[in-house]
Order: sequence, then C-alpha cells, then structure tokens
Amino acid sequence: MVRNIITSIKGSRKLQRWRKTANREAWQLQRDNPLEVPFHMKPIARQFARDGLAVFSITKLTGGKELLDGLRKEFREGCHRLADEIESKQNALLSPHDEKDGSKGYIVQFRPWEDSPQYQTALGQLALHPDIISLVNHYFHLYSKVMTPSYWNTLVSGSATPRSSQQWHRDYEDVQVVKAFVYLNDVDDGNGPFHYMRKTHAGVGRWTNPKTWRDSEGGVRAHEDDLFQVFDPQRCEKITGTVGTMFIADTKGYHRGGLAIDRTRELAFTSYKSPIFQAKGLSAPFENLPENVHPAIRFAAQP
Ligand SMILES: O=C(O)CCC(=O)C(=O)O
Ligand SMILES: [Fe+2]
Repeated sequence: MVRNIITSIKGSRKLQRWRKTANREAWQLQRDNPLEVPFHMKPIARQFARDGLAVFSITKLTGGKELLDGLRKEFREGCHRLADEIESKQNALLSPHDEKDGSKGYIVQFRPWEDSPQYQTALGQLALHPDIISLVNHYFHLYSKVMTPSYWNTLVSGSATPRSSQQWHRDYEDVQVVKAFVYLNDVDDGNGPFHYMRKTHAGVGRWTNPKTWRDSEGGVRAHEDDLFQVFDPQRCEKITGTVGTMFIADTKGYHRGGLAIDRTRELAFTSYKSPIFQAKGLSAPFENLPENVHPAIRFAAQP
C-alpha cells in the first residue's frame, strides 16, 4: 500500500511534466482559449473525471440523432464495400485451424475516406464534435489531437477464450488516452460488450496492478481473478446497450471487450492523445473544415 502511494505520487509528477513541460504549447492553449464544456455535457464530464468512464446516449450530443443515422449509413456502406474481406475473416475465425494468436484479427476496421480524413463525413463529425473535444480537452488540461477514428466490425470469435484486448489491460499509447465508442447495433453478453474497472484511471488505482503477463503482441494482460484480488469487483462496469449507446473511457484504466460469441458488434470509434505522442496520429489533416470552427477543433484536426 505504501509502495502504491509513493508510486502514485511519482505518477502524478509524471503527469504534470507531460502536461506542462512536454505538451507546454497545448497546455497554454487550453488555459488561454479553452473550448468550454457545454452545460448539457457537465454531468458527463464530472462522471468521467471521477470514474474514468461515462456512458450516455449519442442523442445527448448536439445533433446526435442525425449523427447516429449518418454513422449507421456509413457503417453499412463500408461493410458492403468490404463484404469479401469480412466474409473471409469471419470464416477464418470460425475455422478450427485459426491460429488464436494475440492479434486483433477479429476486428475489421475501416474509414469513410481514402487518404485525408474528411470533416463532412459522419465519422469526421463524431471525431471532431465540439461536445466531445471540449470534454477531452478539459480532462487532459490540453488541446488534444484526434488519434484513430474508424468503424469497427467486431466479428464472432471462434473461441470463448479471450485474446488480445479481449483480456483485461491498460492501453499503452501516450500518458493519457481517451477513447470514445458508439454502438451501432444492440450490444449484450452475446456480442462482446466493453468492460471497464471504474477508478483505475487516476490516483492510487492508476498505479496499482495485479499480476500481469505479456501476450505474443507484447500487450500486458491480466486475468480477471487476479484483477478482482486487487480491485473491488463492484467497480467492474459492463457496457451493454441499444443502438446509439455511447461511452467515453480513459483507457489507461483497466478495460477489455470485443469477445463476440453469437453475433457481430458494430461500432464507431474515435480516440484522443496529446500532441507529443506521434506514433498513432492522423496520417493527414482533416479536410473541409469550416472557417469558423473553434481553434481547439482546428488543432485536434491536424496530425
Ligand atoms: O474491443 C473492445 O471492446 C476493447 C478495445 C480496446 O481495448 C481498446 O480500444 O483499447
Ligand atoms: Fe485497450
């Protein structure tokens, strides 16, 4: 326990250095000209800061209902375009010869653009939505950058044995990482709901760990039994929900998901990082940004 407290003091110093030294410019921009969290998002922002997770309906977002229609349409179009790839991957997963290695081969990811990300697409509107960017920037105390927006078709796993990020883990990207998910079909125990351990994103919970091991991809994973030895199982949140269920998670906290058993899971995904983390950024700036967007949105839209 004492060791955990010392580690967490060191951790909070590291966080301060990441914010105010390494990401100095983005920190100053957020201090001097923040995109304010709108009134209707404040309870969500509070819950997110407290638990590392907030679950809500996409209809909470300004224009959320139309956005959901657009996301579902783009998802369907993408699946149509990739029908052959989806079918062959699904067959491979269900075949007894599947290697069952660590890889994330059970998710088909795609985007509604070829090269440069497009602001006018539904996925672009989600990734750069002011309600989301304001919340993320407020949480980071920084102007953040969009990391990897995409649609995910989580295929049916041939085995009930979890692999890769179907197992409990903390994400490795950047010092803080925020991911947002929108379910585009109904998600229950049958199609791989996301799970999250509340309050493992900050404070002592951030620096306390169960016994872990490395899988073949190098990912650090934990068994549920071991995790529940260290954290109260009551903190475990399983996110099931109907179409349009949205959640935002600090994935430095323990999470897992995507073990679909009887049908696929469909979702829209977007994530956020600080400017200094280069590895997983956008390949090019978003195109077709209107002139009058807030500087925080313009900043997020650049690699
Ligand atoms: O597929 C899931 O629900 C888990 C994904 C995950 O671990 C991640 O995106 O970091
Ligand atoms: Fe993850």
